[in-house]
Amino acid sequence: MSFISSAASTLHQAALTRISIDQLTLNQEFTLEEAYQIQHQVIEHRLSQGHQLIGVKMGFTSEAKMKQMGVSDMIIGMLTSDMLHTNGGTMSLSEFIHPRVEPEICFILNDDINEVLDENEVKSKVSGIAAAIEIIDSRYKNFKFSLSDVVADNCSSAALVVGIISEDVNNPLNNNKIQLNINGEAVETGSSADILGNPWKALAAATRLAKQYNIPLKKGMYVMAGAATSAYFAEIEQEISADVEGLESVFFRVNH
Ligand code: OOG
Ligand code: MG
Repeated sequence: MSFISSAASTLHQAALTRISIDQLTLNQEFTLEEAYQIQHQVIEHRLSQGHQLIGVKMGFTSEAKMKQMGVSDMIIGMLTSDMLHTNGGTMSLSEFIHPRVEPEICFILNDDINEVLDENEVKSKVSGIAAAIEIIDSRYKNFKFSLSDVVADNCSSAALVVGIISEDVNNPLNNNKIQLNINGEAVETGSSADILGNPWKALAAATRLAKQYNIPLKKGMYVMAGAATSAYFAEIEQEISADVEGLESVFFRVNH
């Protein structure tokens, strides 16, 4: 088996068994291109289990996230149907290794996108905007990774909860307060401006990275713009919610 295939099946198994693994780059260096090839194969494993591709997520689009994780470049990962959880529902901690939660903004595409678009051009490709919570769960021990490691691990993608979708697609999202709450108390606060200056730019960046790495952007898909704040560990019995000014709040509960 090639390094790419064996890395992909190791990462897929780690996600299934919820047993974390050593960073791949501890044993072998690999390029970002190879990391995206591994990510594609990780997704192939999920699709072969009957799940569908439902969107993409951007990572490290804010200063806070880059600092927290010690990396300095944007990344893109893929979201599958099994990752989508209901707004207001519950999630079991046992589904994960060491989940962290992040407040995000999610765009819904009204068309397939095959070209690279700028922040103004992307606006005509969106049918809705929602507040969302992303649950990331690195398959690596202690959430420690290099950029290639995290890309291979599908950018730590594990789950997402999308709030009620607003059809006001002219929302400039200039400087909307974003807050992550645990049991009603704010634990992280930021602004939509913390996402590359404006989350529409994250959507534009998604069109560029999707094209570069052969990731489909289809009508109806979600595009997560990346966290505005640091991520926060989820624990049992917590109610976790995210507020984005001008959008409906989104929440879920964590149980055993
Ligand atoms: C990688 C995922 C980054 C974001 O919103 O910046 C990400 C990680 O931090 O484990 O989802
Ligand atoms: Mg995220």
